[in-house]
This record gives sequence, structure tokens and C-alpha cells, in this order.
Amino acid sequence: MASNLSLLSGGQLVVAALRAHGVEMAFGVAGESYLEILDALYDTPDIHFVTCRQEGGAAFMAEAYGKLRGKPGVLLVTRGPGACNASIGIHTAFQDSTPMVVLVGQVARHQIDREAFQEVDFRRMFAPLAKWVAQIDLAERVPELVNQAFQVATSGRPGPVVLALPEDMLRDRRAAEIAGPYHPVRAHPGAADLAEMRRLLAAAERPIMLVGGGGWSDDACRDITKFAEANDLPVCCSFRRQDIVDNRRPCFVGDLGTGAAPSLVARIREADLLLAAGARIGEITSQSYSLLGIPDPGKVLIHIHPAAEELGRVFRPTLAIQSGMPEFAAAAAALEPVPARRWAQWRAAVRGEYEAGLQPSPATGDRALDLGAIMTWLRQRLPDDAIVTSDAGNFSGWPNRFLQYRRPGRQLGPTSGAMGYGVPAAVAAKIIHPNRLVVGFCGDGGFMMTGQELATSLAEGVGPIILVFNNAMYGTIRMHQERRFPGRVVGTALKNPDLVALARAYGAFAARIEHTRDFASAFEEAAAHNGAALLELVVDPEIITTRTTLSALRRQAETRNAAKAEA
Ligand SMILES: Cc1ncc(C[n+]2csc(CCOP(=O)(O)OP(=O)(O)O)c2C)c(N)n1
Ligand SMILES: [Mg+2]
Repeated sequence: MASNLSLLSGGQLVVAALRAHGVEMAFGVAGESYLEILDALYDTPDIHFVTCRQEGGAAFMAEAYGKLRGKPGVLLVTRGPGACNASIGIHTAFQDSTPMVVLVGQVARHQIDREAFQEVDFRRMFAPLAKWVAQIDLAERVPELVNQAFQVATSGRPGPVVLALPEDMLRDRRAAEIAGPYHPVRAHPGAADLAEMRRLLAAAERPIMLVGGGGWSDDACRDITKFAEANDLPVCCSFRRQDIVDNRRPCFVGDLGTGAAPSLVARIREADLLLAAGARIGEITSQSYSLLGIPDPGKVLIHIHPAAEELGRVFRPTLAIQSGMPEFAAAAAALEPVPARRWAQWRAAVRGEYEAGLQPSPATGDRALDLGAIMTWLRQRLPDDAIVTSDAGNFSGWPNRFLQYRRPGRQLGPTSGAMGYGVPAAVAAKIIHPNRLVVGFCGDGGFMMTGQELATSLAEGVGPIILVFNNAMYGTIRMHQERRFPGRVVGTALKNPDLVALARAYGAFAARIEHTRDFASAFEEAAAHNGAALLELVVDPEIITTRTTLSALRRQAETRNAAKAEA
């Protein structure tokens, strides 16, 4: 009982609770508001604290940890300023359904509501950004509330949880029994639902499966592939979730991201049954809510999701199944395949279109730096277990379209579209898996948001390879500008520092690549280098997507505007 336990400070209780939940690594930026936790970590060498250079980077690292390991990434930040910086990664964990536990220092209990130094009401601040926010006001409740935080972060639809820790509570000494480890709670599909799913599938002529969302273990990925292949189903993935199904297998037909192949979008319109497993049918997946009717989708929709509140949101499914992905995938893999399938040709045709899309478009070729050729080379070069991280921006269309993802390799990208994710996620991935090849893809815009985490990489003694696509602009926004306001460029041109000199100043290996022929040898040099490496790809700003050029967009917009003016 508690009376036989030794007295520990609130900070020591927090660290003991983290250990009990199997935490081996935490990311953060120090703050005087949580000195007791830092001091307890001093005595706990089995939790590796990664000292980051900005809380946004630290939060992205914790998020990438959650995606990669399937358990909560732990983030430690200080009061108002630290929490504000960290919010981008917490929002990303929320949108990406990634488990995360955030510990935030807070002002002393007797100062609360005076707007004390750096005080923020975290319950209000994080209400729409986190699954749950609590404040631990009594040190003896640390084990209870930390346990609840891990339960909530991992159960149902995973997500971020924030615990505010008043600094005087962290100093209080109390005896409390530590509890752990957490046990995530996930729903299982019912036998009747599975039978109905099979019946609907058997009646279909042009079915297509969509997989996405969080919570996919390697086993779940294997099981869902087994189900797809046993039923000869074409499978596409939602935005930045391409690693759920091995892209080299004949069932894989592409991704429904921001740069989805028009042929795939057309096929989904044509399909008479959509089986969506794990993905929210959100704005990007539904191509701005245009792909299906609202609320009647206009086709058979089977939607499987871990959270009840996502089922029937916007679109009304024919059959809704609340289930965790490992549980659903295992049950689906064990189902008797549907007899007399009518869609072998349909599946082969959709796959054929995906394979044809691996050929770079002529419009974007014939440049000094041929990105299509470089991506094709990388597709063959990357080992099976390579981890590819991505920032947000138009450059990400290149790895999304031309690389082929799979497990145990991974694709880690912000489905929230947060710029600045690429470098911190790559640094975290390399800290977690120092022996695997980690390649981070960034634009020049995104790289300049969090590139300073290369210093964290340096301090940790491990380094990913960062590829920066330098087109000297916020290319994505320039693309939208060119479509809506052709020729009127404002706020999107960038003047960059010398990225190679900058990377070298961090102690990284660095090279500027202006010609296709120089890429392979530079990449091999980077891979052989023991530490971080940066390759700056000097990209022709004309090449605005994998499919088109800036001037083609401008011409289209001008023609459209002229037609409008005449009408
Ligand atoms: C944190 C954040 N700020 C702004 C945006 C809006 N935004 C989306 S893409 C983009 C430009 C990205 O530029 P860059 O990283 O250079 O990639 P490019 O599109 O040029 O390939 C911007 C500003 C965003 N998604 N995230
Ligand atoms: Mg750019």
C-alpha cells in the first residue's frame, strides 16, 4: 500500500510512470518549469532524452516516433512559449491519428489565473488540437493520470494527449503506487458485419479498396494485403500512407493524395463499391468532398474505422464497422474469399494505369536535373527497410509518385500538410533506427522552417540524408497563384542562403546537384558518410509538379480568364 512506498517528488513520479509505460525515449526543449522531471531523468539512463533546438522540431520528432513505433511519442516542453512552439506537431499528431503524450510545465498552483509568467490555460489552448487535456494538481495522482494519458492516446483513434504539470506539484513529495503498462483498447469487427461485408463484395462488379489512417502494425499490413490478394481487389492508399501495402504487388494501384493520378480518381468514380479501411474520408481523400455524393455516396460504401464518430461523418456508409486496424485486418484475412469474382480485368486495368504512371511525364523531362530519372534511380536503390520522410510541398509529389513504399520500410509524412516535418522526422527515425537508411525529402521552404534540427542530429551522432528540392519559392502556393491570378507573383519568391555552406556549418556532408549525372555518386557518398548529409537539388522552377509546368498552368489560366471575360 502507499504507506510502505518511499516518498518521491512529483517529477520523480512522472518519470517512474513513464518507465512503467515502457518509455525509452523522449523529445523536448528544457524549461525551468519542469526541472524536477529533468533531474529525475538524470537518474534514469534507460530513458533517452533527445535535446532538440525548437519545440516544433521536437514535437515533429515525437510524432514521427509515434508513427514509426506505434506507441506514444513523448514530448516535454515548457509553459506558454514552449507549448506554443510545440503546437504544430500536436496538431499533426491529431490529424494524423498518431499516439503522443505531451508533458507541459505549468505555473505554480497558487499562481494560476493571475496570468503569471508564461501562464496559459492549456485545457482551452489544446481543446481542438488534442484528444484529451488534463492538469495534474496532486502529485499522488501522477500514476493515475499518466496511465489515463497513455490509455487515451492509444485507444480507439490514436492521438495526442496533453498533461499540464504545475511546477510546485512537481516538487511535492508523495508516496504513490506506480501503474503500468497501458493496454490500448480497440474494437473488433463482429461476425455479422464481416458476413455482410463479404455479401456486398460478392455482389460488386468494380470494387476498390482504400487503406489509410493510423494504427497499422506490420502484421496488420500483411493481413490486409492477404485479404486484398485473396479477393483480387485493387488497393489504393490515402495521402502519405503508401507504406500500408507493398507498392510493388499487383494489388497496389496508387495513392489518393494531393497529386493523385487523374486515372485513379476516375476509377474511384467508376467503382461500384468502395471499401475504406482505416482512412477518414476527409478532404484530401475525397478530393475536396467531390469523389462521393453527400451524404449518399452514390455507391456501396463499406467504411471501417477505429472511431465511431468518423463513421457516417459526411458520407453515409452502406456498412460501417468500428474496429482497430490489426483486429479488422486479421479478421478479413481469415475470411473465405468471395467466389466468382467479376473484377480480374478491372483490377489489372487499374494496376496497369499505376504502372504507366511510373513513367515520368515528357513535359517535365529534358532538364539539366531530370527529377523523374533521379526518382527512378532511387526507387531501385533504396533498400527494403529504408525509411523515407517527407515535408509538405509540391516537391513531395516526386517521392509519392515514383518511389515504391512497403514494410518494414516506411513512409513518414504529415497528412496534416505541416511544413517543417521532413528534417525532424528523419532525425528521429535515424535516432530510433541508426542502422537503417533514412532519407528526408524537403522543399527549400520547409527545410528553412526546421532545418536547425540538423544540430540535434549532430549531437546524437547519427544522421539521415536530406534531399532539398530548391526551386527558390514556396512552389505549392505559386502553383495556386498561377492558376487563380496568373503572372501576379507575390509572397512566394524565396532568397535562400547557401544551403551547402549551411549544412557544412552543422558538420554535415553536403553537395549541390545541378546535373542528373551527378546525383547517384553524391547519394552514395552521402550514404557512406557517417553522419548527416544534405543534397541540394537545384530544381528548375518551371517544373511545378510531376505532371506539368508553371508556364502551362499560366497559359491554361489565361485562356480560362479570357473565355470568362468574353462570356
Ligand atoms: C507550416 C506551414 N506553413 C505554411 C503552409 C502553406 N504551404 C503549403 S506548401 C507551401 C510551400 C512549400 O514550399 P517548399 O517547401 O519550398 O516546397 P515546394 O512547394 O516549393 O516544392 C506553403 C507555404 C503549410 N502547409 N505549413
Ligand atoms: Mg520550394
